[in-house]
Amino acid sequence: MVYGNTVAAVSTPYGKGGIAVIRITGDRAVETASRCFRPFGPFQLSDAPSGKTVYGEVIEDGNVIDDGIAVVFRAPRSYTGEDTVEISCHGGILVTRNVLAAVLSAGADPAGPGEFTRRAFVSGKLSLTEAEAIADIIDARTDSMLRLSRQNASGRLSGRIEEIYQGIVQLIASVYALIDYPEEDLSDIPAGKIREEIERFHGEITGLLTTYRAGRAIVSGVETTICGRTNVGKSSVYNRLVGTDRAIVSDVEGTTRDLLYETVEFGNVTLNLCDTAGIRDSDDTVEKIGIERAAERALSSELLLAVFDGSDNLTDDDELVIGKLAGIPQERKIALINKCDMKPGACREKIKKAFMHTVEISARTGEGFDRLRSVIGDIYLEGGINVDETPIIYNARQYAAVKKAAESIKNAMDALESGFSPDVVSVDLELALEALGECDGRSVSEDVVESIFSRFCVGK
Ligand SMILES: Nc1nc2c(ncn2[C@@H]2O[C@H](COP(=O)(O)OP(=O)(O)OP(=O)(O)O)[C@@H](O)[C@H]2O)c(=O)[nH]1
Ligand SMILES: [Mg+2]
Repeated sequence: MVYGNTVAAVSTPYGKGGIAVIRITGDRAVETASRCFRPFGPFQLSDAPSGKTVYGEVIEDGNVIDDGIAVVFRAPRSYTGEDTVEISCHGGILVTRNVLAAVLSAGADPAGPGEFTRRAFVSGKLSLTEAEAIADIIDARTDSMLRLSRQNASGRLSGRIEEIYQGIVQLIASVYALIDYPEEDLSDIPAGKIREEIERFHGEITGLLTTYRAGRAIVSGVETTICGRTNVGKSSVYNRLVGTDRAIVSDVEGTTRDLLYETVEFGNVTLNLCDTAGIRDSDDTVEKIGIERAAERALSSELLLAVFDGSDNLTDDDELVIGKLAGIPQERKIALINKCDMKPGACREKIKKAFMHTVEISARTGEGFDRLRSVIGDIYLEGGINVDETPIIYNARQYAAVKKAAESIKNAMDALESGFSPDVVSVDLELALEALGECDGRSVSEDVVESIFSRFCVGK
């Protein structure tokens, strides 16, 4: 893609709306817009100050297509960092298409997916981490996702990574000073302190890495399966978490057969929930398939909510469920002792032995769900990571880059430990720097940039 040419696209969603916005960006944005937009007032677009709205009409071949408002944003004070004009017109499908056609015939090329944001990245307005966060703002399905992506879009994570990056730059300079002038203490960091500093950066980077679990739980969601024998109230728990009567609930054993999926926000964590068929020894062909699928899904998911009927005694089918889940680490399963609105049966002792996390709930009254929320929060948000204040990694690409940096720093630490010369240490530190540079796009390949911006829609 060649930058510098002037491109345009509709930046609002396709469809009927109050208004639509056509965005034009590039060196000749103002000139192009002036050819197809005739102001009613005294201001020509070419003289309009940045941010001033100009009322006028869109024309093509002398015909008026629509009236609307144009705003000129002059470089670098625009979204893309280039000269940009935004024309707001009436939000009809046809009228919007015609306004775009007028802009294209006035000399703009059609913009590709994410091209405006990509230009912002190329002109240094945004780091790659911030650009990715903008795509996440658009994709956000829950309030927590939105809060997190907004923070990263405004540079919280990039800022933190930049601090560490600059710290390592200084460290490398000191190591080089040590190599070049071993007799003199010319560096900012004294020779005796270098090891300490490397350890400090290692601690900071690993600290950042640990936020990934929380970040992923918020943004991608935790694959969660509700399992248990028939009639314990799995679908009732599912419905309460989803907030609607999504699954059929009945006192007939074996009601649910297919897997049902919903994504819900529970506390700050996103759960990709799956309701499953009750596990029991069944002769019914269809139910058997459902049970197989339930077991498969349960074993492959990240979090299991194993439901038991707290008003009943433990049955053979419950024991079967406990047996199937025995190999799953305690951090990945929670026993929900349901129907606590009823007189308790004798099942708790064995359940508490088999599960580290148990929560008494009633899917009927909603009791115990606050406690469940805090148990899940403790597991995935490290007991209360502050989503609003902590820089959090939630994206696999950024995680991989920071992890690579942590490994290189660890190698530098080990090299120092085994008595290698400072130049060996500096090579590892350089590698750490390069890995961190991948996060914000400083040292990233064109292919990676391409794949990131292909996530965006045309017009963003
Ligand atoms: N009292 C009481 N009854 C409940 C509670 N949760 C579920 N039930 C009842 O238990 C019965 C079974 O509920 P479901 O949610 O269909 O149970 P399930 O585990 O999905 O059952 P299958 O799909 O057949 O495996 C229904 O009659 C529910 O109304 C609860 O918390 N308290
Ligand atoms: Mg069910």
